[in-house]
Amino acid sequence: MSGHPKHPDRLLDMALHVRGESRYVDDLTPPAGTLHAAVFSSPVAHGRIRRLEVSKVLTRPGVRGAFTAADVPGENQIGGILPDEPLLAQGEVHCVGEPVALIVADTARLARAALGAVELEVEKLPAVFDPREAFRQGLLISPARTFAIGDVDAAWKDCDVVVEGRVDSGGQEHVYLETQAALALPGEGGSLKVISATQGPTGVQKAVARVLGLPMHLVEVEVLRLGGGFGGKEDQATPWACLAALAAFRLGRPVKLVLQRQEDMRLTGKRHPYSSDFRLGAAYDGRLLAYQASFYQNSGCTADLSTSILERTLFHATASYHIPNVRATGACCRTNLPSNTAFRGFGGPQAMLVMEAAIARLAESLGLSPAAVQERNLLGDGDVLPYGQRFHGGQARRCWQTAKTRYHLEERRWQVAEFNRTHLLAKKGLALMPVCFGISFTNQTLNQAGALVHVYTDGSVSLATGAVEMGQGVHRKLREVAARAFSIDRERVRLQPTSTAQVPNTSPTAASTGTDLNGRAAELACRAVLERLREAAARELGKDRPQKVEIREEQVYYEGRPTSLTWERLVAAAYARRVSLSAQAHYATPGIHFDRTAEKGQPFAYHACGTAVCEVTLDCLRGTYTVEAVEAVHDLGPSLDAAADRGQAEGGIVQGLGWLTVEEVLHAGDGSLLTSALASYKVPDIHFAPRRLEVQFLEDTVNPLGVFNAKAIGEPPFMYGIGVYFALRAAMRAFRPDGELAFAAPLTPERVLMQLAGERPL
Ligand code: MTE
Ligand code: LUZ
Ligand code: MOS
Repeated sequence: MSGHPKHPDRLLDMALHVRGESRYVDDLTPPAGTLHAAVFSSPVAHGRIRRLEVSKVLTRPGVRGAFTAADVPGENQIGGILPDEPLLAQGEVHCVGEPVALIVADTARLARAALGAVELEVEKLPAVFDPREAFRQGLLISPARTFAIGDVDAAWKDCDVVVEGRVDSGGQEHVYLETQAALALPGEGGSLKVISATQGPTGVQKAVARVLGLPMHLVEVEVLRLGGGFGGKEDQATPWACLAALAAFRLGRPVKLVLQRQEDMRLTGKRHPYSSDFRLGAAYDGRLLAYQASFYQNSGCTADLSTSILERTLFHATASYHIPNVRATGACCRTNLPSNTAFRGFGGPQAMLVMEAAIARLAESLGLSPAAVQERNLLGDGDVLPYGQRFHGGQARRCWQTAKTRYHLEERRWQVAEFNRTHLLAKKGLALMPVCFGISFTNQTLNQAGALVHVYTDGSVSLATGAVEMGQGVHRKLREVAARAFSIDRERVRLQPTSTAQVPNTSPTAASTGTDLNGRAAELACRAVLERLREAAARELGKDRPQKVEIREEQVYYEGRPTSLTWERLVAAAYARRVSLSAQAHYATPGIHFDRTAEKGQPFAYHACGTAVCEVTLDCLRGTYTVEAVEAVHDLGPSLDAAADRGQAEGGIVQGLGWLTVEEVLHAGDGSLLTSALASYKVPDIHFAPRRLEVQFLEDTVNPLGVFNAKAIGEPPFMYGIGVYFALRAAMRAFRPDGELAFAAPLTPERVLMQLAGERPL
């Protein structure tokens, strides 16, 4: 151990988590006098508010305040993309679980106990829960959009075979370990600090300012870390932060709002369920010629991020394949469910499921294996995607080939066939799943980031960015970026909690771009300080050419030879010479653009690609199954943090296969959530996880738009889970070679059993 003051590894998230020492909003010791809030929400899916009275609530023990829309001093509006989301219901309610009133009391228990005293009379209006029905009624959040290339209508006649079908995919609960939470602290002069469990501190800051009628500079939002977000806190951490802020502002006291698990599940949105139609045409040899898809997105009752999510669905309509004639249409259908929202993959997985379903049906009809059709049409360099971007550097084919050989595909096919021949009531299934996921926010503006770096006189470094740590390891990666930029010990670098006062106007940590955007900004900020340090070093050494100064592993070199300066001595000398040791930097992804009128452009910096091999064993008498293996070859490039990247890939795969297998979101006929607890909503546990789970990274690839050549990893592996669905389907086919099998996810054991036993598909 050297003597310099380090920021030891045990202060980083991973180490803190396993010790139970990492702190979340609800673990912070709030100031004395902090009040606690609880939300009264609509019991009705759609209706007109006839009477809303909270005066009786105020007579309940410990209650300090009760607020409705009438108490909002600024705009009662928190819609980020479209202004269609009141903070507290006004006039009408649009889903079960829409916040109607906020009760504040001395304790959270007293606040909840008083909820029953809210008097609400609602005149029920017809409610819609099905996206196709909403579409028929014209209940759209925005006009439908269409991406097209080639001439689909003319291409059908050139096809030797054309198949059609419908695919339904379900919602998905985020199950972040930390539920939605915020703590609002009133400051001097009408200012406010909000500690929020959000992926988007700036979004929260904007919304709080809007709701309270304040300029943004009076509102500071800080995030230490999240106990997971998975997209569920990209937009939907905002209402709870605004509600806590509203009460704190009105009462002049700190206010904390933490949802209980069941409240969180009932009140917040999920992954968007989709219902989709496809038509796919090909030549006899499996070459895809034409594809048409219509996506009906179940958006829920407000826009939230739905339009952006639909856009990503359209971008990924053709998944990992090159198809010359394509028309993909999508609509955000407004239903009376809590607004659905971002979830890992952001509409991409829904699109890819439809494409893979179309290929599965086509392969059946051609008598080919799905893998033969997949392989024949995989994206290669130079292929033009339906939205005009030329696919480049994606490694889709290399990953596919590597996966096939590394995981002994031919041999396993034979083994599976042999198993199925010799077993009557157990069947195995095998499927390959290629993934190509576009990296960049599809909303151009969001592809920017800022960073602020300070070098202290002892040589320790503080780095602030807009990146929110939510378990994905972005702080470890950013620490690595700063350490590499300066060529110093990574323990010298500390990541600051994310704050709108340190780095302003930030994008949410989302779209897998956290490391790319913030890492490039951090690198630029470090390089700015480094330039000044090199000049200071030259002067200190009595040399005249700063460009000959270099720092390698904390040692200062001049013209390649070690000097008397170390990192610490150099920093001290620069300070003594009154050189600034701080820098702010801004990064904006170059070269991306998109024209929403033509629906053409270059929206993505690059694609993150790979292929997974999935294998299952199905008990055909019970419908239960085991995921034997998910083994993937994934193009990551040189990893910034091997443990974090492995965790992202493995976690993403398990979360992805959960969406398609055991996770089922169910609503009652009145629109209330049936699966509102972890007792009724099943997530994959360690026993359900693949028996063999392996991810092999390509490490030798380069990516000029990544950080130190690495590629984004947060979302892409999620979509390997889709392969498990098709492995299951293959196993079902082995048992029932006849008849139609519907495409409906999740493929729960119940659904499997009904399809295997029933005459008609579900
Ligand atoms: N991993 C963990 N442990 N927790 C999370 O909440 N969110 C995922 C992914 N991996 C998430 C996660 C989602 S939806 C995204 S977009 C990325 O992480 C965001 O982080 P990144 O941009 O730094 O990859
Ligand atoms: N969020 C967003 C996202 O606002 N735009 C995106 O393109 C996106 N993509 C993935 C996940 N979140
Ligand atoms: Mo992730 S869905 O971009 O938060």
